Amino acid sequence: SNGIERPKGYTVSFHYNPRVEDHHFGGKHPMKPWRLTLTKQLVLGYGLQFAMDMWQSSASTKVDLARFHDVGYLDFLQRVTRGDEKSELFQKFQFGDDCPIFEGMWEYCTLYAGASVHAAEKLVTDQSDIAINWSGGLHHAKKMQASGFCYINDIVLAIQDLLTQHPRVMYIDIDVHHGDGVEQAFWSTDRVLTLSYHKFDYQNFFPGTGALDDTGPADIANPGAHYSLNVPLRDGIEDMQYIKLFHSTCGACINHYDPTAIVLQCGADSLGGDRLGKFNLNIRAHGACVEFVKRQCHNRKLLIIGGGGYTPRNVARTWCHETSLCVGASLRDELPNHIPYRRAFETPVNGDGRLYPRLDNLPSPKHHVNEHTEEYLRQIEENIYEQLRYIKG
Ligand code: ZL4
Ligand code: CA
Ligand code: ZN
Repeated sequence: SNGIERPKGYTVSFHYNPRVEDHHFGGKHPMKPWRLTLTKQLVLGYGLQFAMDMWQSSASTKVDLARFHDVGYLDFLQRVTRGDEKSELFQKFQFGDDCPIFEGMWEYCTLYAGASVHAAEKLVTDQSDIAINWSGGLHHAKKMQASGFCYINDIVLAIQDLLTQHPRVMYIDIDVHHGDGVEQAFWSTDRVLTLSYHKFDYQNFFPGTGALDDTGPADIANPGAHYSLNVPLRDGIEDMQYIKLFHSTCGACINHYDPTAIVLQCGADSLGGDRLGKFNLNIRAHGACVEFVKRQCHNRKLLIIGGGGYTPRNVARTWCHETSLCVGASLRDELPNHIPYRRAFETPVNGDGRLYPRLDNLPSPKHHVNEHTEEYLRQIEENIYEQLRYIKG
């Protein structure tokens, strides 16, 4: 088993259904469920399955999904087929280029949601301490609206499950986009604290929400006031800046709010070289966030989910690395010899068949100019600390 062993003192579970990989958004759409095949091949190639409980999750039922979503919306999602693009409901539910209708869409949605719900269930019943679903993390979906490649909000469903046993759940989102769907779903409650790190540019970067002063309902009598936190960033943030900011702000939130369960969305589009992202992060820095949160979870349940990530080979590398952090294993840099798709990792740009080609080797061809001054980052920290003064643990 490559020296990969189960961690001592806690249980990690991995939730997945391989049928989720077989779906295509069509044409040149950036979202490629195939990246999950690559991730799985790396995880298995390194033998990480020997360190975790591996579960084949099943699809969510419509009844499960209706705990958050509108039934009319679900009916449409289930029965719509290509050719319905002209229908009134297509417009109403905001389908389009970002959220196209594709063959098998309902199966794809119910499978990624089913894995998150199953993962949450294992945490709630104390059968797992850290539960992982790389196929989930679709944070933009709304109650009755598809948005930003997301149709079903698996995160909201999982948090709803955690709330049956946990008085306070904290949601952390390191995808390069704002976690607007999760924030909106729990906007008016103090039982979920949401904290998203993202590129923010109101006019020019999707979805345009998540400013520093968007912290919950303006009505201070509303229990949710101050329980939605946002860290809006510019282009090109570097490893050390991001890690420092993450440690200070996320650490303060965990200490102050003292949640009993944490959900960490690990969108890999915050990496340098991502097709959609604008940051300069290496795999090590992204993983350091996972490691930091894990270290805060000795007496807390942790749900780890995927999200964005549009350069498939780097998504797979990152999520495999982060799986290894969860079980406390360290992986050799050489890729396993006999994995299928090995060639996907052998690219001239950042390939040569290694797991960590860009762990510390920026600049890459897609280096973004760093627009963060120390002063800007300090202001963010101060603002977060200021918000926390309103929050009771
Ligand atoms: C594409 O090439 O900024 C979709 C989307 C489809 C193929 C063919 C259609 C060509 C980039 C993106 C026209 C596409 C026009 N195809 C898309 C305001 C927009 C309106 C739609 O990581 N056009 C919308 C959504 C973001 C917008 C990001 C991140 C999800 C997550 C969690 C969602 N939407 C402008 C774009 C392409 C496409 C190429 C695209 N869409 C890039 N950014 C967006 O947070 C999973
Ligand atoms: Ca985010
Ligand atoms: Zn994203």
